[in-house]
Amino acid sequence: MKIITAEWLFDGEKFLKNKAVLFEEKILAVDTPDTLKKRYSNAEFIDMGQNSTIMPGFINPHVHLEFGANKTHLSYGNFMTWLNSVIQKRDELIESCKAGCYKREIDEMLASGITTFGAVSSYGKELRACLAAPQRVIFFNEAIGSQPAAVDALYADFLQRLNQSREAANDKFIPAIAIHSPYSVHPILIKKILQNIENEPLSAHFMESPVEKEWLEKADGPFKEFFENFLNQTKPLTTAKEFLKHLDGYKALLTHAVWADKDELNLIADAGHTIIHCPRSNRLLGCGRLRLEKLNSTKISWLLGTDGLSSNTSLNLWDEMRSALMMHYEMDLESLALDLLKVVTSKAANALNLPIGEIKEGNWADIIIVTLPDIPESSEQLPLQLILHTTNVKQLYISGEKYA
Ligand code: MCF
Ligand code: FE
Repeated sequence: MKIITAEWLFDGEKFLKNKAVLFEEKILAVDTPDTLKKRYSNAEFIDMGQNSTIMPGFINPHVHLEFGANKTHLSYGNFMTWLNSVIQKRDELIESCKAGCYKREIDEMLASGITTFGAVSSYGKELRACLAAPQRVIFFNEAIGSQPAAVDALYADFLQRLNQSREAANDKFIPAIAIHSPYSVHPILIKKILQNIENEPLSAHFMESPVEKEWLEKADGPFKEFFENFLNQTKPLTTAKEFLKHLDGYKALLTHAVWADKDELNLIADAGHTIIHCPRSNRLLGCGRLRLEKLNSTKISWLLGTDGLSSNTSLNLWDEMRSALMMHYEMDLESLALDLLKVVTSKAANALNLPIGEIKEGNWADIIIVTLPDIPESSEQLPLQLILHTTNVKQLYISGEKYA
């Protein structure tokens, strides 16, 4: 049994002073350090001291580990250019990202305070690395393929990967499903997959780029040439709205949604889906900026993800939050900073329906401690200053076990 205290505690909602956490595998109590010390005199007492903040471990709900070898292979600035570079370099990149490469990505996330991540997997190659990871992992088995003749084979392959991950399920490894996108998965394949869901998390890339919108709405634009050349396909498989209809009844995580229009946002809100915002990926792939300020006037909740190293320079959510602060320049700085910290903790846990993300009794003891060189005078500035000045954590616990 351990008691940990610091100058500040962020419980997933608000910043509190003079608090300590009693924990084993789970959080047993949150109270003043004096009360806990008196009541549990046998517990190990850890005082992280001034300038430190105890927080729930971060949740990165969207990452692709298989492209971890990418540095300069892929081209940025325009979605089509990026996609063509992925097609050209995909095999080489996937081939060169083996166990050591996955471990580097997992370790980078761990050092930065990510205690849970959602890994989108195309082939299941990173399954073993994810099972060995200290973090909680939501393993999104991805289905992709638009050709009707291939549906049965694609489904069989998907099912085999899904079942393999189902067999490995435990408290820290959660099998899940990813439908790549409305433009890349045949509706029959989508239907077959959705019939198979057993209450598992579901995610999809959705309305990421202007070219996706043009193709789905007008059967035109650069995707037209792409689909004709590569897949002999002349029309989109579905509209964005039809795609959302398929997902009715499931609470899905929709990644990007930069180009979703008002009607689609209404459908997303009514269905209770959550949007995963990946600001650096969107910028690098020429997808523009998600209008967070507009999203905040709907009832849609949004999370923050790094996406993979195929469209980012790090898998660090502090880096991602810093970029979000700079990118959403119209929003109030202090309140956006606090929102971002909620989004990577309590809001992500809520969307994934996991007992983490809040420092409260009964939750898994997934806890991080971060330290600033000095503490700002006003506590209103604390979330902002934490985001501006943190890259890695001082200490980290997952299910009460210390990993950093
Ligand atoms: O989120 C980004 C951009 N949008 C779509 N897909 C991916 C992203 N990063 C990696 N991908 C993967 C996707 O999972 O790229 C592959 C798929 O397996 C090829 S299709 C773009
Ligand atoms: Fe992605």
